Amino acid sequence: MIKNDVITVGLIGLGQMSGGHRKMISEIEHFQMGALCEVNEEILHQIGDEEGVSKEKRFTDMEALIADPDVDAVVSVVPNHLHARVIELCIYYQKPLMAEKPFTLDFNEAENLTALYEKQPIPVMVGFSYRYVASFRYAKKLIAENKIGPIRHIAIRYLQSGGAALFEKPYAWRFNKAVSGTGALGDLGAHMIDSARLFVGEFRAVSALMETFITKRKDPVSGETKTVDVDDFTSFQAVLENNVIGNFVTTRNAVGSGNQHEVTIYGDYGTIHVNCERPNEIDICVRDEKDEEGARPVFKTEIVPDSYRKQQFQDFADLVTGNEQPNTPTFYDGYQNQKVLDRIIQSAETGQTVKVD
Ligand code: SOE
Repeated sequence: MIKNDVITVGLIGLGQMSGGHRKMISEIEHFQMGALCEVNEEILHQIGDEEGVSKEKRFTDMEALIADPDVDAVVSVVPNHLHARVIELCIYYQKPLMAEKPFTLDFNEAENLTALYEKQPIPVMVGFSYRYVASFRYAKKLIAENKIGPIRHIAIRYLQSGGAALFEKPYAWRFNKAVSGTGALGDLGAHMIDSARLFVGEFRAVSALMETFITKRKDPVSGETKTVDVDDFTSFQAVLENNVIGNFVTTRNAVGSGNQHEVTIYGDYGTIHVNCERPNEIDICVRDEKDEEGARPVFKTEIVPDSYRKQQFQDFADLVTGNEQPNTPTFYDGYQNQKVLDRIIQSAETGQTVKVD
């Protein structure tokens, strides 16, 4: 457990996603950016200058950053095939870690890491960021208060448009199975699985369908046309804890969608709907005392109280200082998530329903 007033953070991976993480780290009072790691040296020095990180704390080798005694906690935003290596090194050097999702490239890696982690646990938070959308947090509280009664069904969609043929998106690591593991499934579906686990509980069985719509893309570096070997679209149905039924759709090819992660939770006495694109609103349909006798309840949109806003790195700061908050996504959540991803792939490959034990 870290007791310092100032926690020195080392950030690994300065690609596209790192901007948001840098901003969030800078917003946490006790965090100070103290080291950076990136294989592209031009980017490393540009961001190093922007962050005011000294030259000797700018690394191209992730192990050097993780081993650095001045680094108290690590934040990792690397491509998926490197996730397991970062976690392994953080366990070895006993450094708290905030790791991006999906947890690992595949379930085999997650199992190997679990054996290491159980021998020498460290604080690990996994970047299931939608747990920090105010409306999701409020929905969780309403469900815990039994506002909609026992849950029967959860419907989740996570739609983006960037991969659609219309936009002619070039080949990139996210289309390469060896680097990303899966496509829409691991990138967006991992968030859907996490939301279902947050609102309902564990998965028991899945039945899935995966498809690649655009099978060739042009590599901007080599100019060659490359084959895409990951999914553009995945849908699955599931049975979760307490026999709750779930249905799920994710695609990166939904023209017209921005970043549309939306969840509808159906209970015996009402329904709750949240959409991350409207983070401060919740749609809720329950019987109201003010409703006329016998009237059917209708959806009303409520503004989420301010107290439900929370920045995810605040929970990371609490985790590393030994003050873990409820619903912080930890190592176990990453592992379970990866297991469900694995069973979905198995189901799509075999055409069978697969149990999640
Ligand atoms: C890119 O598709 C991406 O940034 C994901 O990697 C995130 O996890 C998701 O929240 C938004 O989209």
